[in-house]
Amino acid sequence: MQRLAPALREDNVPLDLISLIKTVLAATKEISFRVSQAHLGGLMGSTLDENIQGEIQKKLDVVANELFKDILLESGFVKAISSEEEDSSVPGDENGKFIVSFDPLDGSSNIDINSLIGTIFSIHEAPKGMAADDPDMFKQAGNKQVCAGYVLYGPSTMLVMTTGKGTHFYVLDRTHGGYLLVERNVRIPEDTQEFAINMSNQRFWHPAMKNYIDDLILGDTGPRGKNFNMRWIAAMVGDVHRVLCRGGIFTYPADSKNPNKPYKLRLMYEANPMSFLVEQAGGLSVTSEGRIMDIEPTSIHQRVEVILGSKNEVETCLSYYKK
Ligand code: AFP
Repeated sequence: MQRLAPALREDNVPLDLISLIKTVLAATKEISFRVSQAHLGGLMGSTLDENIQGEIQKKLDVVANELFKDILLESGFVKAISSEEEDSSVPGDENGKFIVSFDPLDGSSNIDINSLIGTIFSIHEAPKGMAADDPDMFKQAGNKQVCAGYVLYGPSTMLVMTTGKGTHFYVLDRTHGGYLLVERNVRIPEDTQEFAINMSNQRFWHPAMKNYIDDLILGDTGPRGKNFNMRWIAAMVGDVHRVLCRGGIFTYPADSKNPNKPYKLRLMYEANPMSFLVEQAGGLSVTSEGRIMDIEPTSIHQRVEVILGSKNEVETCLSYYKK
């Protein structure tokens, strides 16, 4: 099995980006270890603090964020970072060539039940002529990402990454301490009989989404003429990983539960990187109005509707909004 750096060189990834990716992955290896030891190390449960999103931070969220932040900012490759757990962007090296957005631990509600969690990251080039402490550097569309990925802390620690030349799977080999390429150019099947949505929000959805899901549930007795199964891991990393492995549609649609917060998922460090991975694997990733990676961001913690996965199923879902 191929090691990470030669695999990246084969895809002609520039050397400075390879160095940054290795830095990102150094942080994930340490987070993977801390996650596996969380109970023993007193890292279960919550802190007393809220993050900028108004969510109570888990102890492991804070540890993962500090680790990621320190390693990236000390590397010299990074001009600034933005994180789900930071109020604003954090400046790094003025000469750093890249900016990195990340969710240090996605799926925090799974921490205390020893279930799937992961780290999501997105890398852009730092715009020239802007200071490291200028948060506007992060106002770049997802279609300008030079690399995106996630690390899933599951039964094996798995890296899923793209630099725009396909989406590849790697597994952390603990015997030598590095990630090994296990599957190149993953493809998402175009059709599926599996969907992922938080059904408890059903009464708050747009009528188009309600009608679409109703038809999936009717199965072979309804207009779709086939049965669908449902899965919900409550961690986008886990749900998107399943879609990349065997197809499916994953959505967190707009809802009217809280009129000030119509969307749940974050554009910069959840929706954009996952969209890059899904599109590079032949899937679609959209809102009910258009391609996610074409959205021009207005703020670091911006939220967005997400509908992604198997191409034909995402198109079928969108057709309900046009009816
Ligand atoms: P955190 O990043 O705060 O852990 O949230 C996880 C998440 O944003 C995403 O990964 C899940 O798909 C979604 O929330 C789960 O939301 P529900 O609470 O509605 O299940």
